[in-house]
Amino acid sequence: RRDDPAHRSESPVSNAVDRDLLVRLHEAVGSAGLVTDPDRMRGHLTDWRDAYRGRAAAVVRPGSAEEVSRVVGLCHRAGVAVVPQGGNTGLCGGSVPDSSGAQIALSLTRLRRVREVDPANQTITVEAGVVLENVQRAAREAGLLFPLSLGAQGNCTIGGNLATNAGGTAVLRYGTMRDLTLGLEVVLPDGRVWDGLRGLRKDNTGYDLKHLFIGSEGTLGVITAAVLTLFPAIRSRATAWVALPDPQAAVDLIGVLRATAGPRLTGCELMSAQSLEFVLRHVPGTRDPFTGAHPWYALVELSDPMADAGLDATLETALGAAFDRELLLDAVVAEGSARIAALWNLREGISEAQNQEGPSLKHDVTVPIGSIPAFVRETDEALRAAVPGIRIVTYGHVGDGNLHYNLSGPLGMEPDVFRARAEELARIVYDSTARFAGSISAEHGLGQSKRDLLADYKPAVEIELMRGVKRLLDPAGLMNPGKVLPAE
Ligand code: FAD
Ligand code: 2HG
Ligand code: ZN
Repeated sequence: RRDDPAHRSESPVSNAVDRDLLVRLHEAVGSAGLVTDPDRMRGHLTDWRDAYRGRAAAVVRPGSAEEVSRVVGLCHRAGVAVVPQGGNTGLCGGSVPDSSGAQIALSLTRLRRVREVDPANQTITVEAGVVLENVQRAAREAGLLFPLSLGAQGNCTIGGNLATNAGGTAVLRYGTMRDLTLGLEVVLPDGRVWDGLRGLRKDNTGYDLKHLFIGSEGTLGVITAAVLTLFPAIRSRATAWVALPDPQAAVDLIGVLRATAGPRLTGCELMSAQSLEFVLRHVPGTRDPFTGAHPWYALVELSDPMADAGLDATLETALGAAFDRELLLDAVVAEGSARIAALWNLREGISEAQNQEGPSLKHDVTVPIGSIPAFVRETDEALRAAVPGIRIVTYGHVGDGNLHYNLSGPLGMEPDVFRARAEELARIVYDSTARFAGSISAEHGLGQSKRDLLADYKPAVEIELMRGVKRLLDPAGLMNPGKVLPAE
């Protein structure tokens, strides 16, 4: 993939970074913050999967918001483009510089202070480079919960989560990053600092600017800190693994779970048989909870802040009702935290397991939940007609209408031959998504991989408004050029 020109995007801005700018950057961030040694730069010039590679004149690693402001201001005055990056775990190449070597990669990972936990306000104020897992830990130590939860949580940063409006496995109950954010501190493309770090749940003083930056993938400014909402810590949990005949049963199961468990329904993850097969083959220590194979599986979780909330009984009532309606082929309720973790392992292992099976073509899409059954039926049919034997690894956050429609080549097909079909197969998935009034990016963003596709799937008026926002905030086009907005 990395050598494929389709996965490169040249910046329209190509001012060379001269020695004078490097000297000034060094003055701004010191030796610890300026990296020009090719070996030390390498990890900043690719993403977690090594699916995209770029070059940069330097990697700058400021240690505070003030330093970020100085760096961005210097680059602005020099007309040099800046590519913000956190943990580089994004799946659309948003944090990877282009191949010109004329951009500055701006790593936020040294901004790793938890500035405040406010139990009365149920908020936490953290800097952009704090790793998600560390935010969860800080909340836990205060007897509270920060609910964003995703497979990359040991490496991704809050800044990256905000910039991609990350979702994950608890959106059903707590919402996306957008729903979890009360305030932001942002360094604007000219270096000015917007202090919007307000911990208010109500603030109707005009346009809510934080929402422009959340999900903007580094194209409008650099997020340096955020005020996030916390929730009561979870003290009981009930988790089940169920086998289903088809996606319609999953949609109906969600209805049963909502009716029985109400807001205690925290997660509902769907997996095709192909997804589980890959996990069992590649993730050490995993085992199938059932003896026979089934077409679809779901992981269901209820949780509650009370230690004795009777969740097992609630889950069993819900599953009983689902069996009565013939939605389930089999079910097992996990007993104890080790068994619960083992079930989550089966779900979280899919992404990595699929990587072991050759090229994985990823399509992170969302459709209205009720459309999932017909959407999957039609899309699978079209994909199988295009590539007989294609291995369809459909899984994801079914309770949010969000499926990862990922594809692996037929057994025996050369990786390059399969890769060459990527564009055609993506069209099949996205055209089908559009027919069902869905979105071509549910939670991973557009980055460089999907930005040109946007023009075909979003109304022209909406894209024009997005361009207007970009021109207003970043008239020189220096913030992460070549990402999100389609080429003009
Ligand atoms: P990066 O990859 O470094 O950057 C992502 C984007 O944000 C880039 O465009 C970058 O320019 C921008 N950016 C980064 N920091 C800043 C900042 N401070 N200010 C402005 N812009 C910034 N995503 C989900 O939503 N749900 C999942 O369940 C999920 N699971 C995943 C599982 C795995 C195994 C992996 C590898 C990824 C997964 N992701 C998931 C993808 C997800 O987008 C990222 O994990 C995460 O949100 C990105 O954080 P990061 O710090 O790595 O950002
Ligand atoms: C997940 O839900 C992530 O596991 C990653 O969003 C999906 O790797 C993927 O395609
Ligand atoms: Zn996901």
